[in-house]
Amino acid sequence: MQHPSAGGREVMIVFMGPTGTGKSMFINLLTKDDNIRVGHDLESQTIDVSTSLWHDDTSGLSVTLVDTPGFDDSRSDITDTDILQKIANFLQGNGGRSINGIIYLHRISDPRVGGAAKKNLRLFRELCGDEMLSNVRLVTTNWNNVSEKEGSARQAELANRVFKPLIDAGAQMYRHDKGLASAHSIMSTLIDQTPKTMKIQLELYAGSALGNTSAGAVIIEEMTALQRKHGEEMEDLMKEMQEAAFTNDEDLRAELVKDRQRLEQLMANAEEDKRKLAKPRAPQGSPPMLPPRKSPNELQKPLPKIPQGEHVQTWHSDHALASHAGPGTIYSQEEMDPDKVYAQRIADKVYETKDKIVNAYKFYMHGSYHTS
Ligand SMILES: Nc1nc2c(ncn2[C@@H]2O[C@H](COP(=O)(O)OP(=O)(O)OP(=O)(O)O)[C@@H](O)[C@H]2O)c(=O)[nH]1
Ligand SMILES: [Mg+2]
Repeated sequence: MQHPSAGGREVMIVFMGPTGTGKSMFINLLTKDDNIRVGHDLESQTIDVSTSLWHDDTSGLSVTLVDTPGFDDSRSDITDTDILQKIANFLQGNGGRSINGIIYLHRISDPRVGGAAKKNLRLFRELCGDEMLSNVRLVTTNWNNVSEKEGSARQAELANRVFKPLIDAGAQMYRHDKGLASAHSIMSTLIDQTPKTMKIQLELYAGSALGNTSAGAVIIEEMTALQRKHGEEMEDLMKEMQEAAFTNDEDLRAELVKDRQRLEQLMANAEEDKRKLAKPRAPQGSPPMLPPRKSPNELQKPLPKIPQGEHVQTWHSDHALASHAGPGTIYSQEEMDPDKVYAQRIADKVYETKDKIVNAYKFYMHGSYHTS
């Protein structure tokens, strides 16, 4: 049966998370799409962003499922920058289409949240942005590889630590037991979500080079630390080579030359990645969905005044200055001016949401809003 709201509605769900967490398998379970390749071991399988269509019999909706590769250092042929570029190309080429949900997968069988999982989560947060988190489901997989007791303890630990900031901002945590019923029930929590725009979509539309997006900045930071490490390794290697030059050990010298070539290659790759990240991106597709633009008349309207009498309490409880102004503090007439108090509160909000305001301003200057 067709869902009452199904008519012409496009639904898109994106799958993200470290390699080997079961993104492709989840999609495969729903779509039976053989083009979505599931890995056979911990080696990463998906190297491109791909989409497949799933028809949800319950809602009558056709849902686009987006498979993405995890950020993974173990691959020599594809770097984090390449993956970010692929994700960005997809999201931008997607015509700024907003997203109903993101399923972020995590293996419950991992005894601890290691470096790769932490990096993926950090990049995920930057790609997604806080606004999107109410449309995010943090899904744990591989439950058949842990005892219930162990799994539950890890689940609680995740909810109280690494996933806590995301949950506090609206993300929800679910278990997926590899079965169709659990996949359907997780999907049903997202199908009707109001579509939202990911932070990176807004950043790209505002004209940022990849390196200037929040996720790009994380990659640059990681790369800079790695380059420093490579530099130190190279210094050590050169010393070893100088010492080896005085020996007759041909094998050692050959080994050191190989090491140097490997390091030189890694250093060249990092430079190449930095160039890719700094490259300006041509605008593509239409702008991401934004709230309707306010009419010029509406923008000219004066700010509403707060009612007389309320401002004194507001000043005490809300304002930063309240911390060094006790309840008995006598304010001058000027400080108590309700308009000023109100203006200060607005200014505080502006600083809080500085990024959003800057982006909104850029969109306003572009003058082309895409409304739904
Ligand atoms: N035991 C168990 N194995 C799983 C589960 N989900 C996935 N797997 C296995 O984990 C391996 C990797 O699964 P994929 O679906 O390819 O993982 P992915 O997240 O798409 O990984 P990349 O494409 O590399 O980013 C495969 O061998 C799956 O059979 C699960 O819930 N339980
Ligand atoms: Mg995959």
